[in-house]
Amino acid sequence: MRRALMIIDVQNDFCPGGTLPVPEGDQVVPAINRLMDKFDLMVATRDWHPEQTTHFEKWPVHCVRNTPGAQFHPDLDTSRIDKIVSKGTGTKDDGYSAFDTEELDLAAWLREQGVEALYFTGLATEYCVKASALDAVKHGFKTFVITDAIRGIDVNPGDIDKALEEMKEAGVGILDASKIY
Ligand code: VGL
Ligand code: ZN
Repeated sequence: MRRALMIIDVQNDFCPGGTLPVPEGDQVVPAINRLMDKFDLMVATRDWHPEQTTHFEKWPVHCVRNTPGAQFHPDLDTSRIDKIVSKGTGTKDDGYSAFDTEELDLAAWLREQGVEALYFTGLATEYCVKASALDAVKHGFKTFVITDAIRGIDVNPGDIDKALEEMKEAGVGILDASKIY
């Protein structure tokens, strides 16, 4: 069975110093780089917003396409990424889920690669990671999140724990990197 490492939105604006920083967001980077040795296929998503979008009525301006804030964290080993998926590209489009993209049918593409299991890492736990993992289950993939390679915003304290609980109830396996061989 082939498995893919899913790297969600490890971009400068979601890291300390960015415009929508996830606390300790940059700490997922070394964990993700180490995990790359264990996977057949690496898929990275990027939040890739236009300058004006209804999404910015809910959030500070972040990850505007082709700006430094939208670049991947400089320490992420992008040389090993097989596929980059841009999302949130429309003017009325939140694009929280990796599967919510016009570029390609991601679920179909993954199946064509022979992938049956998806392991999610990245930012932010209770938004794009959760939305992507829940969609992955709906698309029929065996789905996991790797707890030490994700970080959340916790806008309201408890949001992260709630999100993990919600994912678990939907059938997502919650594990840490030491359990991945
Ligand atoms: C995200 C809020 C707004 C995320 C993206 O990547 O989790 N969160 N846009
Ligand atoms: Zn966004």
